Amino acid sequence: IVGGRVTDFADHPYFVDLGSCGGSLIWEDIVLTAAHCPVPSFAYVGPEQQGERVIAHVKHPDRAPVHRYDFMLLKIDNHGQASHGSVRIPLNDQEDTPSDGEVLKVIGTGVTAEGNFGSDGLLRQTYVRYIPISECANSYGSFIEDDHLCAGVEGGGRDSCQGDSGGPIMAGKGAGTVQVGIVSWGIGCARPNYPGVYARVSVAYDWIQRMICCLSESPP
Ligand code: 4AZ
Repeated sequence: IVGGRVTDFADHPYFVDLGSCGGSLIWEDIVLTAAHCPVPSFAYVGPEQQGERVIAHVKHPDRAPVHRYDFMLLKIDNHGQASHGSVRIPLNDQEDTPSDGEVLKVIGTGVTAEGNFGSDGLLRQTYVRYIPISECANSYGSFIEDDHLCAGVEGGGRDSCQGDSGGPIMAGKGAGTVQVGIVSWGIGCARPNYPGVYARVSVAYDWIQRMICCLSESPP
């Protein structure tokens, strides 16, 4: 995260650290992350970063290199018990949200400046604004499609960056928090006129619900 501040894992109890990527807990034993991330052996879940073995993964059927449908689900073996203190994050299913200019929060344990190597492992957060597809195409042209979601700030300075991939970007506050995207790609980090690009969760909502049904040990 560039241009943010350190925050507590306990304030984001749905965050999952996958080592080189982030993720979010969307069901008791299911983690949502980016398909471009390596499949990890372990997921560190919840405020105590409890290590759980990853026992299955599935990528979105429309996944295509480099940037399309960047969705992957991981099944973790939590021995039938929710990881201590962990909480699931609800996913956005509304095609017409976020709205133009809406403030979103992105979190992750990635680097704090473009070009940096490695990070200190602390969780950081920053606030950015939703940028509609039509406007984002001014930056990225035809690379932007309906499975993408752009967010940034005027003049740059705040963004997700390397190592934040797979982690969540959220709308709303407190009990109204919903995940609207997954950190996916962008040109550099926090550059003016190059917002971060996220996988748009609402386009994969139905697929995710179907997969939870067949992957989870405790389906809906
Ligand atoms: C990356 O390399 C990466 N500024 C993640 C997010 C962004 C750029 C690059 C968005 O994982």
